[in-house]
Amino acid sequence: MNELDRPKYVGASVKRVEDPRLLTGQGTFADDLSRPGMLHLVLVRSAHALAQIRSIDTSAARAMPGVHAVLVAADIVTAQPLYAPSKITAYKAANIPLLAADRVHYVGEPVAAVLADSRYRAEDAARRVVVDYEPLSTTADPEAAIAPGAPLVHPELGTNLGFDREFVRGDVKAAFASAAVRVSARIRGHRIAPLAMENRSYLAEYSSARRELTLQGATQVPGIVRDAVCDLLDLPGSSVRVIAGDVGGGFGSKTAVYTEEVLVCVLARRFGRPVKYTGDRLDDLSSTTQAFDEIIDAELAVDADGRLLALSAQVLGDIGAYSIYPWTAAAEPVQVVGFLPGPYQLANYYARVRGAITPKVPLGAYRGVGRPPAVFAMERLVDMAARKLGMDPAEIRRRNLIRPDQFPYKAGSGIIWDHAAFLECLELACTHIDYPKLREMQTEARATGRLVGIGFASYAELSGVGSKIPAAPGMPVNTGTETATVRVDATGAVTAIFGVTSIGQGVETALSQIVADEIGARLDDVRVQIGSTDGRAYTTGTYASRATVIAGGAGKLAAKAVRELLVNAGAHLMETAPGDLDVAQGQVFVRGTDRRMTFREIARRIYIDFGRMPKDLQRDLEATRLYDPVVGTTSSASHIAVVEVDPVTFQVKVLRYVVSEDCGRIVNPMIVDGQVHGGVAQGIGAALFEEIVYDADGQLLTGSLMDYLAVSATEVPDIDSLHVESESPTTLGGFRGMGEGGTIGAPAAIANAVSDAIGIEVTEIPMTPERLFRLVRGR
Ligand code: SMO
Repeated sequence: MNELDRPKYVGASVKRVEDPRLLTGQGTFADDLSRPGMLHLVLVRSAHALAQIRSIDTSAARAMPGVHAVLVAADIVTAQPLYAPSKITAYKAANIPLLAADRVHYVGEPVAAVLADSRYRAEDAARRVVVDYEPLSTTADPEAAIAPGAPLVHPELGTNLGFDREFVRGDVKAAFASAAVRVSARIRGHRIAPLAMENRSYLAEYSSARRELTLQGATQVPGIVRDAVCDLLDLPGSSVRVIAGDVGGGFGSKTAVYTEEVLVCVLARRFGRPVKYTGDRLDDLSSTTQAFDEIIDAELAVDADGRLLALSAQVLGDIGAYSIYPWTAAAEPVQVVGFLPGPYQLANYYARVRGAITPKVPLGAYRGVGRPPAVFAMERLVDMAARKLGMDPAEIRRRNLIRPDQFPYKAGSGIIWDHAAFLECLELACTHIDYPKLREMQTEARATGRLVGIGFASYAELSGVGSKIPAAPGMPVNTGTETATVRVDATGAVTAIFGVTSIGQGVETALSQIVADEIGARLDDVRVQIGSTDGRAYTTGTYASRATVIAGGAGKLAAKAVRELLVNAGAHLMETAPGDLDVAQGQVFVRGTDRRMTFREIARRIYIDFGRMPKDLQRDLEATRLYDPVVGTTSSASHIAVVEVDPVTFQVKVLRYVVSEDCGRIVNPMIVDGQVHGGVAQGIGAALFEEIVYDADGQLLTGSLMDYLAVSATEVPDIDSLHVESESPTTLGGFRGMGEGGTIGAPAAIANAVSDAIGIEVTEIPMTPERLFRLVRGR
């Protein structure tokens, strides 16, 4: 065996190591857990948007059988409040109470906590809690909310303006004055729910004898939750363990620290009994963070050749009642303006972004964080400009995408694109779909009265973001690093431990492949442990398309260090020089000979004959390494959607969908395709169906899946997923993150295709039949 024969797992579609348990119903989700003496927590949630709480009568609920306790705000004390700090301009945010005290601020805000010995009894008792509300006048409209004299959601803040920030680059005024064509629009993504299949669920256990708190639950960020719980409960990190077992989807919504997960900890400690909370779908739709709620007033200037000259935008985010920990309410709206300039050469950019505090569920992260609305807006403007110029949408993109010789490129918002494959992605998509032929087919279809449209979307995102790029100014969390511990034990088996979590995306497999290659083991001999803060000094978790890039990089470093230990020990034991040795398939061998030792043989000699090894080899076969990509890397794609709009019902059908993406070096093509498919499916939901609706007074009208129309498999076409594998110049292994991209491009591509089909510029998603009907009628 030599280096060249060595099987490489990175790049291979190895089967997912998580699937045997997940596909056979043997996953362990938080709600699957039960403990002796466990109490069930059910929350009484506000039925009003904004109201004064006059009184809460818990006596009837307390008297019910099996009820252990009914608590209100005054009963809950923490060492410090849950509050997300930020240094963004004009930042105002309220503390996030675990239970509302004098006032409620959105429909769904927790008001009282019922603990009972069964879920049924807790639910029944929660209905007997009588809250006397005095409804207050309020407005659910974000523009009205920041107008002078509007009723305040949090009077103590003195304003409903949550933040206000500007970005300026170049001479926007002059560029607009010189433009051949200007296009502008009010572009609006309406509220959407991340809608993970698994509702949020948490189980906390506290042992006062051991002074040990264990929280197991549906989170993407166990490290962030641990550190927050330590602060709130005044416990050292060594006493608190947060475990994300199997998590049934997150899509960003499980990246915030929620009141429910803190509450179960507080209550478990207080009562000395395990406490479990599992939300139902109403809990989820009325309390899990939501997204895509920005009004984007933007104008684009182009010259006669279709070159982009300047972009100007006013963005108002409808951020809801609270600023989530740790990302803040600014996370999505600020990313919108951060990513609006897109993957294009654009010298002049002005943007102002503000957040309106409204009596709604807090805005949070959702797959792509701000990029789906930003790309929707920019890609619409680019198409509108092309139409005015009579230019083909592919051609205007070709002329403006940043060219290979321009990388690294600093975008108007300050983002730096490393060497990426923007043009290659576009060309590959066009070639694959045979674009000229597709246009011919469209012309034929239109001649028979069919409303067929073709839409493009090109975008770039930052992934695997390192510590030099703070996710938000003044945020109390460093998102730029992860650690990995790799160990070879006395049996020769390899264990790799990470703090990131598995949310169904296949990261356990990807990390196994990376570690197996780097250490030189068989995939079957590598066991990845994931999702626990145990033994981790610092970790945040899985979000922002970072897990494979950053945890993978840490895994590479740790595996390489252990491989060196194995080689050095092997050299001593086989009486040769380390340079003569190679490692593969769990064996250290002398190149060009049949002399070899297995990991097990080396490990046993080290651990059993420890005292007989030379001093410098008296080492555990274990290494922990931290990885920080410092900056981040650029992931990008071009999408092409082909749609047909029914001229009578205005229902949109997606006929074809092509994604041509660049996620750098591909670890597992099958997983990448799965992520692309899932991401596009969510993007189709955002484009056509999904909308959280509040009435003018802030009453939630979409509290069930009867009212909130989620996308399903029947609306998702076959998706062609193509790959331009341009290795990242900035990350270990050349990996670029790719968990979010599908959702980033799809709303824009579909909106462009629908606009092309009906000949009217679409500016709002979701493009429901009703909205399209009104658009066409209004013409
Ligand atoms: S929306 Mo994500 O988990 O950063």
